Amino acid sequence: MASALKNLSEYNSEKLIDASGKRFGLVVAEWNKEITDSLCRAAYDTLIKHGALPQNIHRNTVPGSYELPLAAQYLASSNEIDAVICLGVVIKGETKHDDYINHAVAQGLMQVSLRFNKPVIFGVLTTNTLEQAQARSGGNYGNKGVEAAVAAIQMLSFIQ
Ligand code: DLZ
Repeated sequence: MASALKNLSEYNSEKLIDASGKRFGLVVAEWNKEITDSLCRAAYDTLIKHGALPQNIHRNTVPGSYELPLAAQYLASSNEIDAVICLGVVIKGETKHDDYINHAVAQGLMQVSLRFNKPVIFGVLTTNTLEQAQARSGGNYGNKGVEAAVAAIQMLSFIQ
């Protein structure tokens, strides 16, 4: 396993691998759909920009972020998928739902990643307000979808 990893000192995050031979699963939560659609478009475009082929990008939707880990597990367990990118938006409200969802999703995605030895990317915005989520999904603070796609390619670059 260790020998399969590139020496980290050789690793340069500016130089992403050509992703043309890689297969990606995108999982997109439908809560706050306007925002998750924007994350998804940005992730998709970023994968394409780095060489991924449209037919190798498989988009799936789930009802809410809480469902991301199970869908990620379906995809990560498949020999047809090299990396999974999970996208969602959890906005703080009057109750503690955001805490429960965020922790469950973060832990669930990490477990799937380690179990299947594949990148499973946490592309979930965990904000206090809708405005903060908008700013991070194509507004003043960039787009988390881009970051998530880049993270997937970076991880594949030293696993390959
Ligand atoms: C129930 C719920 C709430 C209150 N808020 C969000 C949210 O901000 N973002 C999100 O992605 N999902 C939310 N959900 C839905 C849960 O993730 C989940 O889909 C349901 O609890 C069903 O398991």
